[in-house]
Amino acid sequence: MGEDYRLMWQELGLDLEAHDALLGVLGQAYGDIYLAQKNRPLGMSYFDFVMSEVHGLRIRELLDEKKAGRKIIGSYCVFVPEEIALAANATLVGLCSGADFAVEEVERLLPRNTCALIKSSFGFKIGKVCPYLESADMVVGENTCDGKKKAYEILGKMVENLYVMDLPQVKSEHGKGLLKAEYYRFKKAVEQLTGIAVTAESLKQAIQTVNAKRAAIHRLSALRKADPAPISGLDALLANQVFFYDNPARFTESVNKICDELEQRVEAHQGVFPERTPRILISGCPQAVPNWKLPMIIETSGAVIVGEESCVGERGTRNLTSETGSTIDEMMESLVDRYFKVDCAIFTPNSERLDHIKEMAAAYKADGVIHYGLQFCQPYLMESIPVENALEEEGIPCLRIDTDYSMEDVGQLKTRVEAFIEQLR
Ligand code: BJ8
Repeated sequence: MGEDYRLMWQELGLDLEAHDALLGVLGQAYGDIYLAQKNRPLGMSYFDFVMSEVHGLRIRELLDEKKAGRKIIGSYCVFVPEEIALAANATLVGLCSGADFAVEEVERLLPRNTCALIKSSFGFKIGKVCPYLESADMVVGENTCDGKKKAYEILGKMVENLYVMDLPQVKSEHGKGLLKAEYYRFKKAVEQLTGIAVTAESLKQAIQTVNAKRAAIHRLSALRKADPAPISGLDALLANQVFFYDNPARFTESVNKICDELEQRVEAHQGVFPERTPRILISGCPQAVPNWKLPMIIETSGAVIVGEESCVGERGTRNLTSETGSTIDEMMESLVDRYFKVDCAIFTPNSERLDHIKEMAAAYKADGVIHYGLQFCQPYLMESIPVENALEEEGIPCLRIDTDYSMEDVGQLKTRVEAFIEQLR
C-alpha cells in the first residue's frame, strides 16, 4: 500500500505499526485460503480486489464521502437498519470483529470467558487498527446478548458517540412495539447526526437499494443449490462479508455479475468440486472477516459448504422489506416487520430458527449441518443442542463445534470434521 494511504491512516489516528501487523496477518490468511482455491469464478476477482483494498480504496471513498458532508455509521449487528442510515444521507458499515487483536489488553477490561467476537471489537479499538471504526461518526451497539450489552458500557468510554439501541428478546406484540420505538429513536438520532430529515422518497429509495443487495445474495444462494456446486462456500461467505462494507450499488452489480457466470456454470454442469461432493450447511454464530477458519477446514476436508444459516449469511439477508408503503410511517412499519423476523438466538423462545435450519438443509440439499458456536457464546451454544436434536429427528447428521479465533485447535477440528464428512459419504 502506498505512502498516501499511510498518511490517511495516520490522520485517522491508527497505530501504524500495529496496523501493518494486522494487514500482514490478513494478507497472509487471504493468500493461503482464498488464492489457493482452484476453479474460482472469474467474477471473484472483484472481491479479491476489494480485499486487497479493504483498508485502502474503500476507506478513501468513505473519507471522500465525509468531506462531501456525509456521515459514516458503524454497526455490530444486523438489527441496525441500513435503510434508515441511507435515507438520512449516511453510510452504514459493518464493524467486522473477526480476528484476535491486543488480547492481553482486552482481557484487562473484559473477562477471559467473553466470546472472541466481542473481544475482537475491543482489540481493534484498543490496538487502533480499524480504519472503519476510526472514521465512524457514530457507532451503534445493541442490547442483544448479555456479553454485548455489558461490553458496550465499557466501549462507550473508549468510542466517541456510541449509540446503544435497545432490542426486544421476545417475539411478542410488546417486543415488536419496542423494536418500532427504537427504530424511530434511531431515525431521529441519525437525522440529528446528519442534519438531514428522512423523507418518504429517500426512505423508499433506501429500501430499494438494500433490497437489491439482498436480492443479489438470494440469487447467489439459489445457484448454490446445484450439484456440482458452482462456487465454494469460502467465496460465497466472502460475498456475504463484503455485503457489510462495500458501496451498496457496486456490491449488487458485482454479485449479479458473478451470478451470470454461475448460471453458465450450472448449465454446463461445471462445479468447484466434483458432483456428489458431501454438502454442508453451516449454522450458528456470525463469521466476520477474516474468520475463515472453519470453512477452510471443511472445504479442505472433502466437502463443500452450500449455505450459511448465520447473520453473515441467510439469517441476515433472508427477508426483503415490503416496497408497497408510500408514507414514512408505512415504510417504517415495513422495516419493523422485516427486521422482527430475524431469528437471532438472543430471542426466547426461538423455534423459527430450528424451522429455518431444517428448511435450508432441505433447500440446499445438505448432507449434514455443522453448528458453529463461538466459545462462551451462550445464546448459540445453548441452541446448538435443540438444533442437533431437531436435525436428528429429520435424519440429518449434525456436528457441533465450539471454537474461537485462535489457530491452535485447527488440527483437532480437522480430525473431527473429516470424520463427520466420512460419515456423510
Ligand atoms: S442478530 S447473531 S449480529 S447479535 S457470538 S456477541 S451472540 S456471545 S453476534 Fe449477533 Fe446481531 Fe444476533 Fe446476528 Fe453475543 Fe454470541 Fe458473541 Fe454474538
